[in-house]
Amino acid sequence: MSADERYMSRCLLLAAKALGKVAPNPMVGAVLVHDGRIISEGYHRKFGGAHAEVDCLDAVADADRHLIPSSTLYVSLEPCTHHGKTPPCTDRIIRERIPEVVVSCRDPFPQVDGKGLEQLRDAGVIVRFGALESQAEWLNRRFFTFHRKKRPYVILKWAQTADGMIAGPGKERASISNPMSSLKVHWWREAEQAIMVGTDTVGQDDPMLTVRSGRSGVDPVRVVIDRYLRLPLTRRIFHPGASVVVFNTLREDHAGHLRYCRVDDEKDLLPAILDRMYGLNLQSVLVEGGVVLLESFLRLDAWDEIRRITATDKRIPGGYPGPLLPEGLKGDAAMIEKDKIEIFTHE
Ligand code: AOF
Ligand code: ZN
Repeated sequence: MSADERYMSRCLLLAAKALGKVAPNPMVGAVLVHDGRIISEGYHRKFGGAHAEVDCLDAVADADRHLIPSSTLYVSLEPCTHHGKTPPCTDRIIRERIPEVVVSCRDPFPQVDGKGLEQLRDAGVIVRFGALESQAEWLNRRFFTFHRKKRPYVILKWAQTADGMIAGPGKERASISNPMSSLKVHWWREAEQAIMVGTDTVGQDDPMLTVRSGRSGVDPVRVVIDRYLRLPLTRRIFHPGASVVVFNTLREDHAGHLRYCRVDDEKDLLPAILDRMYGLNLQSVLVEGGVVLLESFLRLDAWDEIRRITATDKRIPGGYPGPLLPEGLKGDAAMIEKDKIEIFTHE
């Protein structure tokens, strides 16, 4: 690993501390290096808060401030040029007279998208680009997919038995994953902006869809599809605790923590729902079932990751089968006790 890559991997590690805390903004980390010594570090900690570059520059010790004009700034995303909730980072870099900036990947946000690099170069800053670019893009895959595909990053998740069943014969809820992999699911929830289920799942399983991992994070928005608003509001998903978006074909309004979003009554509501979720700035969604909903995402080919838990020690003869995986997928697998956790990413 080159020195640039080492400093950039530190930026990525810092950035990743913000998982689940800054969306729909990207996770970004920065380090300031003088003569082989890291004199400051920072990251984008909170949505609406200081960007990584500013967090890093603000943290330089008084005794080291005079070193800034002879240091190199490493940042895991192209510095911004726009006035958003905070002023442009490029202005700050130029004002601090930082002579050299190493950037990992471009910011696809239309108001930035290359202009950050250009502005720095125009001001005479040496800009080196591309250190650990693919790792940086992977870290912010939700952000990139959201801007490039104009829809949320979609993660399909289900748990099945060794014989491929996800529920009992009459679709009744079955306990499939072990407690440790269930905890992992709560971590997964915490990292996404939305969790989604179909009507049947709310009817049959009555899930809460809250995060109960014990870590502090922003609770994701609970998203449910209820075409004709037939689900009773006594279902646990509608309880207070986190906001709820109800996609339906009848009403468009707010009622406390419930937001009703009307879409046209087409056979397949999914394309319109994904569009609306983009409009609502929901950058990522964990789809937790049921099979009908998971299969419609697969059919539409509108998915980015599949996370499948297989309890290798459990079987439900005559049970209700889970979705079929698309052919030719490649993925990673790991075991949590007897549960196999597979993660497949879309080509
Ligand atoms: C950076 N450094 O650490 C981050 C950047 O509303 P604002 O002002 O927070 O701006 C949000 C946008 O800024 C976001 O969509 C992305 O384009 C960029 N994020 N840029 O230079 C950072 N988090
Ligand atoms: Zn910025």
